[in-house]
Amino acid sequence: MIASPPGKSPDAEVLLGALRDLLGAVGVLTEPSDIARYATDWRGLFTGRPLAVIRPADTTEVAAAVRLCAAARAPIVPQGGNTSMVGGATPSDDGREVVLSLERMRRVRDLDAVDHTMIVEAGVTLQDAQEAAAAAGLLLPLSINSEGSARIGGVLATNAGGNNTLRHGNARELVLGLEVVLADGAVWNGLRRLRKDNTGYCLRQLFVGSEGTLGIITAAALQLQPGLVSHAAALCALPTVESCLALLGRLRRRHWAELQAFEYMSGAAAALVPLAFPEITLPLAASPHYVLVDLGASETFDLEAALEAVLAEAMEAAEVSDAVLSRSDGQRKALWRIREEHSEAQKRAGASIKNDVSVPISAIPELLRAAKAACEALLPGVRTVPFGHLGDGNIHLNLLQPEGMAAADFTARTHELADCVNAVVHRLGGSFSAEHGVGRLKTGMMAEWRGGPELAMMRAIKSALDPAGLFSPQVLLPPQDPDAEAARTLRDA
Ligand code: 2HG
Ligand code: ZN
Repeated sequence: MIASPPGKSPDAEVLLGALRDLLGAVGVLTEPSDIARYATDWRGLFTGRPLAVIRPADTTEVAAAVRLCAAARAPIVPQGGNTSMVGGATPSDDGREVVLSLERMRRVRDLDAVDHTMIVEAGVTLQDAQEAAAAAGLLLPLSINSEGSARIGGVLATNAGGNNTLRHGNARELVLGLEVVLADGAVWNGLRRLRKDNTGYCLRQLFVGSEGTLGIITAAALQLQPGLVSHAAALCALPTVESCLALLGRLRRRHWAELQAFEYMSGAAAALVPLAFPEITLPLAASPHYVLVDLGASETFDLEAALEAVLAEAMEAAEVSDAVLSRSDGQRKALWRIREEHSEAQKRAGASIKNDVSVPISAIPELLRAAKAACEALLPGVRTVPFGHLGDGNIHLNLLQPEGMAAADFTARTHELADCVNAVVHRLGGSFSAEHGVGRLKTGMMAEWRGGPELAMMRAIKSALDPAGLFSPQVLLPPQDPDAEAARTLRDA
């Protein structure tokens, strides 16, 4: 490895020179002011000190840059839109890592309306990919609240989930093929667009969710759906979490084909949105629970009337106490904005501890009750502000600093409070990271939650595909502690 501070050692200078020859000045950034935005994550949890930020323009350049970095033993951290919630795309602060940004690879290479597929490069934002599909009357059925910045490479490398998972699955369900640059600089062109292809291990799925640790995704073949032409959305106020589940059951029975999203907002979380964004008003009276329902259909269909009928039944059954239905596209977008601004509203409300957890849907009432009680017992005054993708079992069980407590004192309690939530999640058979991944923030939890044969298999895959540990060495896999892992294996056996 290059051991000296950035740009100082002769080895580092040689590598930078070779990268400049390859990528040109526009492709290699080293000035602190130029690299600052690549060196810090969205949440501001990690600030790294990369040797350089490189920005290849195409796959050939990515492959050549990987070969140069591999020869110089300079680790590479691939980066897309830098929207990770867990520091997955942020370099370390040792001055040795090269951030490889895919942001200049922004071509939609192909869109086939008969096959319902598109091939996009890694640097295309999710929103641009959605818009390209929509322009052809098709739907790329993946929606996350950072889709204006998140780029396809990162979306796939982290197996993003988001708002439509209950209906269309996570990112991995949409991937038919990938193009990947491997650790030795070889390019794997696996951009097949086949629904059926049983020819051995499903290699593309290894890279989806690998968080940049196995290879660099440079392009993807994605499955599209017919475009939606009819829509209806409603914001509902509900008395209990159980009533949220009852409404979900009702909608699944009546409108499974049309149900696109079923998003939960606790009253405490929703109340922060108008505080952060005075132009937003909650169109319903204060309630302990809200749900945003979104229906969509690919043919002309009076979905508003359909949704109104289901909500009338739910009100009759006292599951829903009040609801507001969108009557136009503008109103639908306004309802969605309330949900979409939750992250930013929480960021503005103070220090927060994010728990991106999932449990079986039936366990959500117990999760919310037990986690809140446990956290309040540990830290009186802590504000539990859960929201998320109730329709697929993923709740962002976030905690906000108590009023009057210093942010640093609160964040110093992160581990205790996260453990408190995760003890409940574990008891309910859930996961400590539903859709945000492990990144650099949560590697410490891998041995406990995924130890034994599972972590051993992950390590075997890593060492087979990236034996020198070139890609994202700080991400996903914890530093090896064979004794702890062996002990875990024995316990599990
Ligand atoms: C969302 O669902 C994102 O809005 C962000 O996954 C969640 O800020 C969060 O905790
Ligand atoms: Zn989410």
